[in-house]
Amino acid sequence: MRYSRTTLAATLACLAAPAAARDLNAGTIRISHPWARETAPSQSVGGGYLSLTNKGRQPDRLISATSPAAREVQIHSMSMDRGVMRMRRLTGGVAIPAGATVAMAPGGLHIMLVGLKAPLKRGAMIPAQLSFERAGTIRIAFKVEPVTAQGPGGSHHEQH
Ligand SMILES: [Cu+2]
Repeated sequence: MRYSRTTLAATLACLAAPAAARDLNAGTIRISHPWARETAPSQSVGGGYLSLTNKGRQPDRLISATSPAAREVQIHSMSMDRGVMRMRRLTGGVAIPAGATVAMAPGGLHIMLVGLKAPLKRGAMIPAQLSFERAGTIRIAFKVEPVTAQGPGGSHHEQH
């Protein structure tokens, strides 16, 4: 009994691992834990987050993204402007210096899914493609997490 219980626990741990740590590689770029925040039915935009590590010796750049789940995918930054958090579209993409990790997280850089075709439902995997200047294009999937995931920051998306 004890043995089988241990085996079950080990099996569950193995099954859980890929979902918890979905790391993908595009050339020398490692993409860690892409996730998106659950959206309300009235919301037309959603935020996507991940971190990008450049393991190479050359700088790279995330230049664009697409997703069948949204009309358009943009790269945004957030910063304080006279006490108000403001989003800005980064048309030039995001630089990823050699050896650096760029975190795209609530309150900072993020991927904005604009014109959602359906609400992002908790637990769903949202397919997307990221294009890098050097590393090329890679398919990823954002795992949809609860609205409360990783602190506040979802409300800024209502500004769109
Ligand atoms: Cu945004």
